Amino acid sequence: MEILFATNNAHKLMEVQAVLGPGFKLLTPRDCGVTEDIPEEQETLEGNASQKARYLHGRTGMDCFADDTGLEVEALGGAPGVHSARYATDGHDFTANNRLLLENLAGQTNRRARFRTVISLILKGEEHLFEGIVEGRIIDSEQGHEGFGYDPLFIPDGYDRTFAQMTTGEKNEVSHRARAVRKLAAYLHAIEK
Ligand code: ITT
Repeated sequence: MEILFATNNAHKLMEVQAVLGPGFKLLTPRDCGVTEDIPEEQETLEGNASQKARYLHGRTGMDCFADDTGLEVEALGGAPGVHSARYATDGHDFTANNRLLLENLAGQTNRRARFRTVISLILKGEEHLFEGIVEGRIIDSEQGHEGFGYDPLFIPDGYDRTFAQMTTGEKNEVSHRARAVRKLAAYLHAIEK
């Protein structure tokens, strides 16, 4: 099955393709002639996932899905949350975001955090939402070079390594995104029958 994934993030694309397996061929916005930034201006993950997927559906007329993800830190009242990409600066500066997160947690003993992903699927013009959550904690210095974003600072519950110290396969065993994508895949398989 071919399906369009509304992302410009190559890491996300790789993770999602690994979860879906060879039965699905993911197309990118660029594959479909969409080269402009896809807007994400809402104040919730649900709103942004929906905006990205609806925008791409509007541009191409194709079935598609988008994921929006946030890191929700308990001691920071759920921040950076929906503002995870632009926490420290206007751009996607992972180094600056991680530095600011550590500054804001300096001296804080409560390190509980979770990643939450919301996927919006637009299929035959109708929207379906899927959620995936992984609970864990923020450590006090970056560890590992795999993955992206806040991965070097996040250890999922039940593990002693950060996501950035895991292979894509290991991250996908428990990650927020993989959990949401498995729900999406199950839905797509069910309606295919
Ligand atoms: P697209 O909108 O093009 O899909 P993005 O990088 O902007 O890509 P999101 O808005 O969903 O993706 O994610 C917001 C930020 O959250 C992202 O820039 C990362 O800093 C962080 N993030 C998302 N998923 C993550 C993951 O699996 N591990 C670590 N950080 C992640």
